[in-house]
Amino acid sequence: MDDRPTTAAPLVGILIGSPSDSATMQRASETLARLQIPCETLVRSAHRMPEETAAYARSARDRGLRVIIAGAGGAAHLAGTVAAHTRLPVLGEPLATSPLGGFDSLLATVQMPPGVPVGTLGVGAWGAKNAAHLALRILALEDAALARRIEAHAVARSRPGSRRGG
Ligand code: RP5
Repeated sequence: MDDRPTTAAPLVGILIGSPSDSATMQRASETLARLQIPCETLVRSAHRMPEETAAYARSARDRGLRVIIAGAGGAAHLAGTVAAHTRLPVLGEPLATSPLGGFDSLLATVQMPPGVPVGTLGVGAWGAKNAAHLALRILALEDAALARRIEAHAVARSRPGSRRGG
């Protein structure tokens, strides 16, 4: 995983706990790209890179980011740690990377204390795609052109014979 911003002006920051998370979380960046929303994907870890993770979250709004997606597996504290350091919407993506199969990641991500929300998605690739779709809908609240692209995408997906799967 290239630990650098992938565009000059990303609106969505995708954090992954490890390079080993990149294949699954690529589903999120692909979904955003399909709807023409710039994002960046970086490795940050609540446990292995706590200072860098906090610094990323604290500077995110000033850098122009509007939503952060955090994908991690196992004792998945990445999304919660990010949410502790920013008031931007944070979407947590539990990944099925440990021997416990993702239920551990789900529980580690989902039950945040009141006032420090993490919008938690489903485990694995489905959730990664839906994290992106939810980020798109958040951004579309203030972006009419994006709202139209989302609608067109949904209509195209609903046609008989279209490739489903988000
Ligand atoms: C988590 O531990 C990461 O998000 C990853 O899902 C898992 C394994 O990481 P590696 O040991 O492969 O770096 O922190």
